[in-house]
Amino acid sequence: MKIFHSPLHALHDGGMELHRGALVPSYEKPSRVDHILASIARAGWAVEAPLAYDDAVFASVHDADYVAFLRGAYEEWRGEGRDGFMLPGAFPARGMRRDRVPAGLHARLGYYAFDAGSPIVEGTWQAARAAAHCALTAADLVVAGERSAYALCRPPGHHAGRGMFGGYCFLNNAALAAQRLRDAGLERVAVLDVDYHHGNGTQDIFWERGDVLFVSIHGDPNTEYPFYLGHADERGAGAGEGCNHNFPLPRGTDWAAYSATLETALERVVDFAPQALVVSLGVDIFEGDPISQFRLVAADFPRLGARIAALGLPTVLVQEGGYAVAEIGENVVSVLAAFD
Ligand code: 6XA
Ligand code: ZN
Repeated sequence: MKIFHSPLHALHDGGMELHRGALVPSYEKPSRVDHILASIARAGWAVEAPLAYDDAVFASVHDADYVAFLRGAYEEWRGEGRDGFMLPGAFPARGMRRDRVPAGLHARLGYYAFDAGSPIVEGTWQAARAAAHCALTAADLVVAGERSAYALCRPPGHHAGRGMFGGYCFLNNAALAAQRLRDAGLERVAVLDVDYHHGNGTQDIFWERGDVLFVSIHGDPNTEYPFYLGHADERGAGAGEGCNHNFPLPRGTDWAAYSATLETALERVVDFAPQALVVSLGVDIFEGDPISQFRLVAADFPRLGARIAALGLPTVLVQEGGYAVAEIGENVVSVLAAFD
């Protein structure tokens, strides 16, 4: 198993988030990676540094003004004499203007964000950039003929849209990997998102694309984050119509119900006949996850890995969520082992 990781992830630390109405230390913290690395070491796998890429590569799935904002946001914050973490407090909701980018820093912070749960600190851009490089490197390896590769991305990416951040995500690592595979000449690429939370950013990016399939199994957005996207009737538009498949499931879903839906989701992937697969691998579907409500147990993760690996597709696995820190490593490695 080829694994890519950058220690720069640790620069994204120290933020608080507004989580379901309470300001708490971010659940998305560096120790998640430490536990995954420890389990990877126990499995006997080597970890490699990602390749370097020019920032221009981000324009393949993100708006240029958004990337420029992320790159410079903290320096601007400092320029205003501030320190600590940045969180937006106001958003352009219904009836307000989204057609012009506001001038002031705090106005732009809310303009580009969709929640107050994704703190930006001094090292956020460097960490997000390094995570994206991991995903791109994993994609490049698969293009070069590797059967599978895993990008240990932190911060995660699947909530980040073309021009917005949220849900701990800034650059959409999975979307960058999928686009990289397309740019290398693969004609059809599928993204399978098994994180507990709907990958609204990935859906947003490929919504009108007929060449990238998006299939997601997740908690019902009526009660689960990100709330405002992820319903079954969202099917894509234009050339992408029929290339988006959402499978929202109720709180309390266990492997019996999950695996039945997984079979249907995998059928959609097979029907699309992709030349490669990107997996948004969130292990917050685990029963012990502190912010999620499915009931998969540790023994279910090898099953999940086996089912996805059985597709026999060249596969890029990209780390998304998972906050049961003590168990995150074992659960991730259980999925990866099926590809080894
Ligand atoms: C709100 C919960 C954010 C969920 C992030 C996640 N603070 N996404 O795990 O997959
Ligand atoms: Zn998640």
